[in-house]
Amino acid sequence: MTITITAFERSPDGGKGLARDTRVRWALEEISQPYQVRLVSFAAMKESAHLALHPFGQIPTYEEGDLALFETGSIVLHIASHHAGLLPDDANARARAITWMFAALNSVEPSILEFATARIFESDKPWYEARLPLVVDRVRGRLNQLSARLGDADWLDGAFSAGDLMMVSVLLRLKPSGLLDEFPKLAAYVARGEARPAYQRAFAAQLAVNTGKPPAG
Ligand code: GTB
Repeated sequence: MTITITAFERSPDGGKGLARDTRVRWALEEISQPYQVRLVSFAAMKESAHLALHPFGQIPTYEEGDLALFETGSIVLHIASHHAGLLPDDANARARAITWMFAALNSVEPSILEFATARIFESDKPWYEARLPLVVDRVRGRLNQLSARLGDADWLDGAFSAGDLMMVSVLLRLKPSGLLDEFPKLAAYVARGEARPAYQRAFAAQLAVNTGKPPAG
């Protein structure tokens, strides 16, 4: 069955891979599943046809036959649950990998988003300089804990899983700030994720949309 996802017609990051369609593309590439992409403008995202797929008027969405999904957590879990390669077979290991997906989205991403939002939208506010250290401290706190748990392991719990895919995707949002470099184990973890051929293909595909040039190779 054909899989169709939606992505920004033109991403505000110009193709740095930070928009959330990249994590869905990455999951699909990991399991070698072909997919189509429907590009949507900011205006089209707020129109009824797209709102029927995504109640909050955002990307990405995921369509496969009769099924339409939104929320990258749900989309990646759906993909990982229906194809081998992103979740372990052992039931307990599988539950732990899914736990890491939730941890990425619920315990790590919120402070990172708050930080990114402050840098992008609040830097002209009179209270920005006073607030920023508080926001950064919240991110540092989580990164310290995550780094301690990861230790010298390659991945969070055994082999690479959808939990790592989601965690690396969330941490990537920190790259423009340089904050990740304060945590060498996490920076290396993210680099390992980025080095995966499936991530490379996903990144190239979203970059091609934003540059108008087809992916090389
Ligand atoms: N919780 C949802 C999910 O995980 O799917 C969040 C979806 C979401 O935030 N979508 C964003 C969106 O559609 C795109 S990814 N925004 C448009 C809108 O709300 O009107 C967020 C994003 C946007 C831009 C950058 N960037 O330029 O660096 C990075 C991330």
